[in-house]
Amino acid sequence: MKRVFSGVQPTGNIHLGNYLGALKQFVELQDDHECIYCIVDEHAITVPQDPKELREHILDVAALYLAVGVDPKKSIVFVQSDVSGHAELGWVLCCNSSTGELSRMTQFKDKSKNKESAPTGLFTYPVLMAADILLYDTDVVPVGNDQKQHIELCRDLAIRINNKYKKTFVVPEGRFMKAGARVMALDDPTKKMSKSAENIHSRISLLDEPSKIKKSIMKATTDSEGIVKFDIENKPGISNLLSIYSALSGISIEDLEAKYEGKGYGDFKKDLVEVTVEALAPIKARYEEIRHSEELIEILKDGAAKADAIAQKTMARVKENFGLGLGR
Ligand code: AQP
Repeated sequence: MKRVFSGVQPTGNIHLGNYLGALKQFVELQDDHECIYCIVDEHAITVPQDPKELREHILDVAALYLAVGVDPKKSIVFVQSDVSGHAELGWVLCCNSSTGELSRMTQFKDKSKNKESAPTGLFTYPVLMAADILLYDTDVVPVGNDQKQHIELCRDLAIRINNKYKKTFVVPEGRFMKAGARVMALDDPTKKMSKSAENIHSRISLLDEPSKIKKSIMKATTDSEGIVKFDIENKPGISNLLSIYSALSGISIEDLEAKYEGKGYGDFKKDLVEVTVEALAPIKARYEEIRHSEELIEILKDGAAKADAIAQKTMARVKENFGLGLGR
C-alpha cells in the first residue's frame, strides 16, 4: 500500500479551503492507502501564537479531522511536536538546502511582506514541511495547490540527498483536488481563503453558525454582470462560489451554470447558503461530540506512538547514511 502524509496548522478554525483542498482527500485516501495525518503545531509557531490558544487549536483541528471522517482505525492521527524526528530531520535538511532556493518561496514572500525582519522559522518552514513528509517515506501528499512549490522543494531535497549520499528518501508526489484545490477569499477572490485573514467574512469555517455562513456568502464579492458563469479571469468571485457549490454538492459547474441561467446572483447565493449549511451540519455535530472527550486524547497519544516508531527507523537510516552519531 502506498503511504500518504499530510498536515494542517492549528492556527485557527479549519475553513472550506482547508476542507475542500486537503481534508476531503484525507478521507478519500484512507481506504486504500496507509495514511498519516498530523496537526503541525511546530509550523504554527513560525508566527506568534498565544500558548493557551495554540493548545486549544491543536485539539480543535484534531477533532475536526475526525469530524470530517478521518478514521483513527484506518489512519494515524497525531501532533507533530509529539514526534521529535520532525525537528531532527528538519535540521539535517536545512543543512542541505540553500538560502537562495528558500528565498524564492512565494508563501515566505507573502508572509514576510513589508516586514523589516521575519522569524528564521518562517523562512525555513518549507524545509520542516519536507522533513514532515520524508520522515514517513511518503509516496503521496494530499494538499491544496498553494503547496505546489513546497512539494517541489521537498522532491528536490530528496533527490539531491539521494544522489549525494546513499538512497535515503522516497521521492513523494503531491495530490491535488480537481474542484477545491484553491478556494479563494470571499471578500477578495484574488487571494486564497485563509485562517489568519483579518476579515472573518473572507472565509467560512467548518464550525460557523448558519447565520454567519449566510452573512459571509450573501456579502461575497461578485461582479455587476449578474450572470452565473465560470470565468476565472473576468469573473473570479462568482467562479469561486461556483467551485465551492460544485465541490460541496457534487453537481458539475456546467450543470450549475444551466440551473441558474436567467437567474441573478441572489438566488444562486441563497441556494449556496443552504448547500453549505447542510454539508457542514453533520461535521459540526460530530465535532461537538468528540472535542472534549478523553477518546480524542487517547487517539492522539496512540497516533504519536505509531508515528514515532516509523520516524525512528527513518532517522536511524538518515544518521547511518550521513555518518552522524556513533552508528551503534
Ligand atoms: N484556500 C485554500 N484552498 C484550498 N486548499 C487550501 N489549503 C489552505 N488554504 C487553502 C490547504 O489546507 C491544508 C492546510 O493548510 P495549512 O493550515 O497548513 O496552512 P495554509 O496553507 O497556510 O492555510 P491557511 O488557512 O492559509 O492558514 P494560515 O492563515 O495560518 O496561513 C494545506 O494542504 C493547504 O494547501
